[in-house]
Amino acid sequence: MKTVFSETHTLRDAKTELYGGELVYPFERPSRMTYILDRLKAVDPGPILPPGDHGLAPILRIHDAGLVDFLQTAWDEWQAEGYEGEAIATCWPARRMTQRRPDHIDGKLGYYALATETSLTPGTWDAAYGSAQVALTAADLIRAGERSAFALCRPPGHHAAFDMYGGYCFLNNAAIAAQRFLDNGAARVAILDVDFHHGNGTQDIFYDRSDVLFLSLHGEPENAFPHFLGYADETGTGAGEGFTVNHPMPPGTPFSEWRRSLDAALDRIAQYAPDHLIVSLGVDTFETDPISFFKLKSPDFTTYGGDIARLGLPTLFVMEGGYDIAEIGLNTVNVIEGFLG
Ligand code: Q9C
Ligand code: ZN
Repeated sequence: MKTVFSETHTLRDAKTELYGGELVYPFERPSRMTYILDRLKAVDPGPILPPGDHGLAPILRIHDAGLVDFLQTAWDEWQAEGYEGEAIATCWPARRMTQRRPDHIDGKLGYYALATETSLTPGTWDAAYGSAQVALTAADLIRAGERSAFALCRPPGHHAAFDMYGGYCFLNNAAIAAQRFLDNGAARVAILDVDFHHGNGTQDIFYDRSDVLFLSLHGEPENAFPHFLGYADETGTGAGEGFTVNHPMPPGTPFSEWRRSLDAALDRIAQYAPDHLIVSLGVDTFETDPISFFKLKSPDFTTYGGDIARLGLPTLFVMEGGYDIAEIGLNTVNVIEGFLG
């Protein structure tokens, strides 16, 4: 399996994340990639390739032009205001307030942010752009006939919605890849999101569509970020009714229970018969992940990689979360190895 990876991810090196009332060094940090690359090179499932540049057009197939423009200009506007720290949203268009977009950077941050932990920094846009190019290039490998490919994306993408960023995500790499498949002739694409967190952005983007089946296994929103989406009764709307599938699970969920949800999701995917499968691959389901509450062990990642392979579909893996960095390489590459068999 070929991996696509770009060094431009290092341009996203935020110094601050608002966590527990303190500004801490972010969990989503550049060294995550170092550990995954080290393990990839040790196991060597295939070559590691740089992305091509497919421009802004495929990004604008998924995202609001206002969000894309904001991400490109926010840092300069923040600096022009004379602020000393990284750019963090502090106010929102909350219940019974207008949804108009203000001119001031403080207002725009609240308008486009869905959460406050994700600081904007000078290199964030360039890194997010590079991450989307990684996903697009890996998708094109599959369109060209590869059975599978690994888009080693950073920053991650599945929390980024049509017109919102947050949860460490700016552009929705998996959604951009799915639209690429459809624009190049696919009729149906399934996105299976196994990151610990609900893929609220991907769900948002495809909620009213039947050409993308979205399925997510995640920590129940009563107890886990993003808290305001991911309930089992969210099933899609209009033409998309029945094409969103959520499997929320409680604190302490072990692999035996998690795998039951996976089996149900895989059955639904098989019934849908997509041309391509995209796996939003977060390994923050690991038992010692510092911000999550599932109990998967390292060999479980190999096991479920094999489960996914048995669908027999052309499969694009897109990297999402995973914050126990000492084991992130092992767990991530275990999925790839399990898939390859
Ligand atoms: N107390 C991804 O895995 N903060 N994003 C959680 C927990 C945000 C995770 C706070 C977590 C975002 C791509
Ligand atoms: Zn996550």
